[in-house]
Amino acid sequence: MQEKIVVLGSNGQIGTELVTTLRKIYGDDNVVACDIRRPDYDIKNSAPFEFVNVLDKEMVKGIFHKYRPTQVYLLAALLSATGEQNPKLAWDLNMNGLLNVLDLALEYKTAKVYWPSSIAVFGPNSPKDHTSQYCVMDPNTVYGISKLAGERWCEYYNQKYGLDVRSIRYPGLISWKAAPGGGTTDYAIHIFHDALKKGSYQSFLNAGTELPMMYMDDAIRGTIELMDAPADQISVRSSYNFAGVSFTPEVLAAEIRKHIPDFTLTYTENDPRQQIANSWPRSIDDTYAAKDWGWKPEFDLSKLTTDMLKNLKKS
Ligand code: AKB
Repeated sequence: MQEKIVVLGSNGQIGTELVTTLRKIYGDDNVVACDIRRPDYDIKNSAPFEFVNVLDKEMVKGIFHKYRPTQVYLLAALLSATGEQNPKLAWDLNMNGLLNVLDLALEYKTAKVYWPSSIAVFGPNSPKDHTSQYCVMDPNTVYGISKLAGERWCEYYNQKYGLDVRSIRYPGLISWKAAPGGGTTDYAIHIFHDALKKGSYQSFLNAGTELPMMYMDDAIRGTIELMDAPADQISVRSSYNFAGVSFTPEVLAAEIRKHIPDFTLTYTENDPRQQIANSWPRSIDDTYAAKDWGWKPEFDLSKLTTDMLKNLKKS
């Protein structure tokens, strides 16, 4: 079957790289990039791009009607740190954007839908180490609350209406191509930029704050592997735990020092993102992803650090 793929929220940190990879696989014209913001390339001479506000259901319906997608990726969201600055908008965007897409996917018989969840679904009473797929979940950010509710809706649409919706709980994603979008894990990207520009970085998370992270190449590969897996192998219809590598700011700084020996790391005091980080797991158990669709990360801390620095130096 000829795939036609719509990516909503295509200009963000994940969308930028996902669209490029999907276009390599399926061809430029079969992947429609959609965002509320103008991209930084010339849209007249580019592969398909559409301005779309995911909260405007009629506008999203227009896209389903025009392209009749076989797959839809919904990436538009407010992340953990920006979500706390505007909780009502975060809830509205993260929840109603999802419900609009789930309803339209049913109406237009879209074969597969992808929606990202996050480690933010876990909370202060979730186990901290090797946090399992099924455990106590008491998120205390609006982002985490909306992601947990969204996961329940995904499973509901799958079980009640047979919609093939798939999802992954992303850890902090580390990438050099596009800027991160206002998350608690963003320090792990800023640190690389500042290490190269200034030789120093002031971290908004404290020493000892260990969080689950992943290199973007792994995240994109894993996402497409999940979407390509046979439907009967997908046993989790809420969202899959997904692990890469866990580290603290000082461990990351020590790795950067192997390339930039004089690099120094200091810490900001009382940043509100510290509270968010404290409520999240230190590491994730992704047994279900490994068992169901063969997930295995390729980038450890050393490999991702080398690749980040090499690419940022060139860009
Ligand atoms: C954030 O920090 O909000 C995101 C996430 C872990 O979902 N990067």
